[in-house]
Amino acid sequence: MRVDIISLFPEMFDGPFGHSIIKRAKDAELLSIGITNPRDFAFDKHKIVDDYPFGGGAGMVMKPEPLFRAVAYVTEQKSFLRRRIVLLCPGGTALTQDKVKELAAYEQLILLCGHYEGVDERVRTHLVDEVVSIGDYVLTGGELPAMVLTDAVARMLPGVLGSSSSAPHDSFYEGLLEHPQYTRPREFEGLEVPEVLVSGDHAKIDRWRRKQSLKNTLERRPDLLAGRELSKEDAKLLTEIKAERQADVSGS
Ligand code: 4G3
Repeated sequence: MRVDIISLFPEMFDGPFGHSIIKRAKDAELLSIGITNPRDFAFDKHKIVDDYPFGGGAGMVMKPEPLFRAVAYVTEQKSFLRRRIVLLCPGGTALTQDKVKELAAYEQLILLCGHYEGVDERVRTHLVDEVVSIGDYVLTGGELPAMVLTDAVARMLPGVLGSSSSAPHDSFYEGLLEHPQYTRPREFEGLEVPEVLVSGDHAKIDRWRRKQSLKNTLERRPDLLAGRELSKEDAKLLTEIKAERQADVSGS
């Protein structure tokens, strides 16, 4: 996959993309990332990329021409059949794991990082395929959201994660939160690892983990369970969880 990021602050990406799994994916040529500065496509002598909003008001708006030209540049470099142009903006559709999977299917992603008070509406209507938000909060720019999106997409690409930490085991892959994990030592300052995990009984361990996933989800993200069809086994585990909860509040 090719990811092209259009950003006024290219240096911001050096850290996150130069380490760990993203770096490995690039070294293995599973992923290539290019950063293009729209300022290089501002053809006036002052390299202006923003301007006052028509109609007045506070703040600046990103001008359309440098963004259109920067996108033309990264699309002309190579002709990808399946490409998606995404603007990172607080008003976009939520970046969920399903959205990540969808975006991971493209050959080229072009990520536009907005700044100032936003971008000229013609970018949204005539350049961008979709607007994505990483959450309901406002940041100083679309750079961190572009990094988040790139990281989430990269780890879905075949071969990027080792088989021991594959995406199918993710929380959210199945729409549930994760079960607890433990490693050595078996006892830490009097805190013991649950007996079942050292029992060697793998059917029992799987059942315990599934139950813990359901319990965590019920307690912390009940919305994830609300619209969900339960298998017979999950329904049974949930009944147990609710019974244990009831037992807890009544003090037995
Ligand atoms: C306003 C994305 C601000 C308009 C961008 C871009 C948060 C997110 C910005 C605009 C951002 C997010 C830049 N802040 N929640 N700031 O994904 O087009």
